[in-house]
Amino acid sequence: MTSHDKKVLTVQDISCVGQCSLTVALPIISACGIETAILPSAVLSTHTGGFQGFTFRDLTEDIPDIVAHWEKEKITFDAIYTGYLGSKRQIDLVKEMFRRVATPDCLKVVDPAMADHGKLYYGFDMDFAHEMSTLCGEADVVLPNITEAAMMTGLPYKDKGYDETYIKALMDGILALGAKTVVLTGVCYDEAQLGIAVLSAGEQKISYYFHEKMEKSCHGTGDIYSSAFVGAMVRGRTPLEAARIAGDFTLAGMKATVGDEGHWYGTKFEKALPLLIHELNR
Ligand code: PXL
Repeated sequence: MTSHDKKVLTVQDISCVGQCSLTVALPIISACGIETAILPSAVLSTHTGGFQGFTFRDLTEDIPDIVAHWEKEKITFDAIYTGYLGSKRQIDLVKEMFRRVATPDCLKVVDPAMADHGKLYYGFDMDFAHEMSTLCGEADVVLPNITEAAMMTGLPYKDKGYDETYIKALMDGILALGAKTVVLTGVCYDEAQLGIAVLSAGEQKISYYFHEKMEKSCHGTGDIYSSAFVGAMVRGRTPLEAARIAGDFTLAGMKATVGDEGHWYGTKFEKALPLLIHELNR
C-alpha cells in the first residue's frame, strides 16, 4: 500500500441499462485499483442512443447539497473526472467542485460527452456545447472526439479526408480554451488504422497511438476509453501511455462484442478487464 491511496470522483449519469457512463466508469476505475466515488448527474432507464421512450430524471437540484456535505466533512478528491452531464447548470456546479472538493494537485479530466458522428446526442444544443467549452478550459486533460472538438472550437466537422493540419487546428483550439492537455480520439488518416492524438500546451508536435480500426463502431466506447484513461493516469501513467492502455482495452472490449447482433446497445468491456488489470500491474 502507498501512504496515500488516491480517490477519484466521477460525475456522469446512471443509465440503468446500456453499458455507458457510471455503469462502466465505476467498475473500470475500481478495477484499476482506485477508490471511486460517484455523483450521478441524472438517472435514465437506458442511454439515449437507440432506445425509445427512456425515462430521464435530472439530479441537478441534489448536487449543491451533496457537495456542501462533502465540503463540511472535508472530503476531497485526487482526481475529478466528468462525463455526460444532465443540464447546463451542472457545468457551473462542476466548476465549483473543482474549487471546493479537490485536493491542491487534483487531476481534472473532462470528457465533453455530448456528441458523436457529427451530431449532438438527444437533448443537447449548441448553447450547451459552448458552456462545455468553458469547463474544458479549466481541465488538466480534455478527452473529446472529433465531433465534440469541432463543436467547441467552431471548426467544421470532417469525418474523413482530412490531414494533420485539421487535427492540429482542432487540438490547438481546445488548448486555446485553457486546457493543459488534449487527447483526441477517432483520428483516421487511412482506412486501416484509428488513432488517438495527444498534445499539451506549449508543444508543437502531436504524439499518436494508432491501433487497428474495427469495421463497425460500438456504443459506449467513449466512456469505456475515458474511464480506463483516467484509471491509468491516476496510476501514474503519462497521457500517451494512458491513451495506449485505454485504446487497447477498448479495442479488446469491441472484439468481444462483434458478432453478437443482440448486443447493439453496448460494448462487452467486462471481458477485457483482466487485460487492463494485467497491463496496469506490469
Ligand atoms: O456514452 C455516452 C452517453 C452517456 N449517457 C447517456 C447517453 C450517452 C450516449 O448516447 O445517451 C445517457
